[in-house]
Amino acid sequence: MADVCVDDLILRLHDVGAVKFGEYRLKSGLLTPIYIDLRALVSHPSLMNQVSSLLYQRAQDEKLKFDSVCGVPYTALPLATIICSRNELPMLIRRKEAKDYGTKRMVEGSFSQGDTCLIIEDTVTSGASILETAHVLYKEGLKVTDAIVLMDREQGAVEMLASQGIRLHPIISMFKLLDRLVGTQRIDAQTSQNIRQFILDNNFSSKNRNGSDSTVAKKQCRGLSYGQRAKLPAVHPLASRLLSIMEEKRSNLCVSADVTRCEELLDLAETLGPKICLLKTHVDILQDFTPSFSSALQGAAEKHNFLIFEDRKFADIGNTVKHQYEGGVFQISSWAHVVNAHAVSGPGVIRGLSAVGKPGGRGCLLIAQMSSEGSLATGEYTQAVLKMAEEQSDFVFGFICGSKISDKPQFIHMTPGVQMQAGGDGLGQQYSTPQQVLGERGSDVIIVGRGILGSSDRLEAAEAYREAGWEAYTRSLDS
Ligand code: S5P
Repeated sequence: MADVCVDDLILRLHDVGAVKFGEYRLKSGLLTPIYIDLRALVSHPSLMNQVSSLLYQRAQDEKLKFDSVCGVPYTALPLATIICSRNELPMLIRRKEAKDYGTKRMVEGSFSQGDTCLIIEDTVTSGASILETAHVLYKEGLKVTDAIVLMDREQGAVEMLASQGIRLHPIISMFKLLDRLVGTQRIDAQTSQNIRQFILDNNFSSKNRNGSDSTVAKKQCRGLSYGQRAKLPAVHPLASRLLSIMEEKRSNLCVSADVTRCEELLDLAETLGPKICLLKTHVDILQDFTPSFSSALQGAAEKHNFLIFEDRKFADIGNTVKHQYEGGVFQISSWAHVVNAHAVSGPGVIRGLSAVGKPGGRGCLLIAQMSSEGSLATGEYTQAVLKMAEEQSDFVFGFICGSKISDKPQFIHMTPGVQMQAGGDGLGQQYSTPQQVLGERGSDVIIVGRGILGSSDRLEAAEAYREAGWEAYTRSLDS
């Protein structure tokens, strides 16, 4: 009976345009031959009822025991509401917005410590958004043992969630959907075959994550959360630390602290510290630098759990950059976790920096693209930078770039030239929005300077960028 219902449901979903074939560019930039969009369901009440019944039926068939139900925001929220309303079950709402994070409740509804909550989701790729909701529930003292999902794209979510102690129960799997649509001549066998290959080639399951030639390491990092990427075997220890900070603080914001006095910079570190994952400096624009400043900055980084990135843009031969990094007035290697370099002088620049920084666990970003108008860092140059990074990935862990340039999830992409409104500054700087950078171009970190520094309330502005950045990231995860 359930199978008949599922067969019927697949056709109805196709009828209402919730399953689309062709070439769709996901927000991350990846091209997919199939796009599942269940947001349209809300316009079809009888479908909403059918889906909700199937989800609840599955919970009963599996004899699941739970005290409450929580839908992953937003698409699964109305489904959870129907299930709870019809069956008189208590529901919990997970807040997605992190406004006043830390003070406001992240979960609405009443519950007792140790209660078990069943998660409902509309569609899964890697399972990252279910895991994220589970973590919010865990923080409130709830347990999560099972999740029910309408559509599983069969890209590794079952295995990934199982490794985290959550059983995932899919109603429709991708391969079943394809079989049904081929069987009813809605798509041809070749289309189905192409999609199968795409799915097999883009599997994020943990069973593929062992060893240096793991499938996932060769694939797009879309679908893996920052926290999952932090645990990948090939990830640089500093990148792992940064990704963990990003996950924990729910922040992909790097503030560019381009001020000219130490006191103002330390004040920024203290005030904005809780909102950021990285603080970027241009130490050579400080008028009153002293070694005690760098100690104080390290103290703030420790206290607020962020990394320090000196935007020195080294560009000389290996031997010279060694001195510039370690010595001189600034002794950058003694306090900056991260530095960056232009690759224009060839791989020797990385070898020179690595000789100084690697023993202390430091890391480097290569400048692969620039935000400024007329930049020469494009095309073949960018590709050559990527190759250089891959060859010295024991020190280089990411890029300064305008969009994602590497599919390797161990590399972190950071993008400057970000403001809430696209535009420019009259001196060649070009701005994009957090959504364009993280959602559409697949970058990982937004670097924001004047968008925050120019505001009369810098803390409020930083929180707005943090929130916009986090929102864009979470939306792109399962798209
Ligand atoms: O291509 C680049 C690379 C960098 S690191 N474009 C940039 O703007 N940057 C830096 O990011 C720049 O040096 C400045 O410190 C920051 C951007 O500042 P904003 O005030 O324009 O946001």
